[in-house]
Amino acid sequence: DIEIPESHPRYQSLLTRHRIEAGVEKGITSRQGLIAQGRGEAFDYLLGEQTIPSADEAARAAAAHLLLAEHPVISVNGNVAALCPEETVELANAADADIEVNLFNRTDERMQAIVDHLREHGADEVKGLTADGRIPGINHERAKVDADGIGSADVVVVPLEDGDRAEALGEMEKVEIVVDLNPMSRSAQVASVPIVDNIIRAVPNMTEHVRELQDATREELEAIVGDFDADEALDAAEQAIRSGGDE
Ligand code: PTJ
Repeated sequence: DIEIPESHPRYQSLLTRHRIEAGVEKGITSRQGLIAQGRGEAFDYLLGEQTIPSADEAARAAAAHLLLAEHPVISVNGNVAALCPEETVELANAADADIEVNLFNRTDERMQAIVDHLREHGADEVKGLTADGRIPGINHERAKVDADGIGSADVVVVPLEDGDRAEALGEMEKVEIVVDLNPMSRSAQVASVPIVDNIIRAVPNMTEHVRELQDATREELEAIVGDFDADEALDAAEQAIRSGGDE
């Protein structure tokens, strides 16, 4: 790893950039992933690089959904694998969820590299290589999922998803938890639970909420889910962006 002094005002941002760069070098992140990260950073800057209250509430609702789920799956792409592999494994363990690699720009090499990378970071089983299921309505490569993974999931966490697939997954009647720094992106707009936060903060935050809610009753979890309003959360995030981080 490179040396960035922790006192540097842009420490987190520089570290994140370095992780994405290293991801590209390792063959796990696509070059388009660099562009996606740049786009995300711009929104994060406007949010004050913090978890705003509405995003924290969304993460709590996401945690409640994960605990209520029969078969929750966390989808991982090249950016997520580079930015927070360990934290993703921790969330999967806490929520008893499957991890599935699912790529926008799918190649066998990158699929395998990401599976290996997640295993190096503590994952047991990583799905995605079987690819015997399909998401209806989108083109072949991007539609590939595991039938016993995302294919049969009732709750899916899809961080940094592209709009088309987010929409198609939504049409499959799955609860879709989207992590995306852009509240105006189509993925965030179609999500059951949009979390407008940086993935590096949102994933550990979801894990914390899962742990807090571990002993909650079904009724309590259902109440949290029922009280959450996706449109309100998106409006609050947009408001925060317009006012430099305050909702
Ligand atoms: O690894 P692959 O092949 O699956 O490709 C992944 C990318 C991210 C390249 C692909 O899904 C893509 O092109 O995504 P988009 O359409 O650029 O959308 C990425 C969205 O994620 C944008 O709305 C960004 O604002 C947002 N984003 C980028 N970095 C982060 C983020 N949101 C949260 N945390 C981030 N670190």
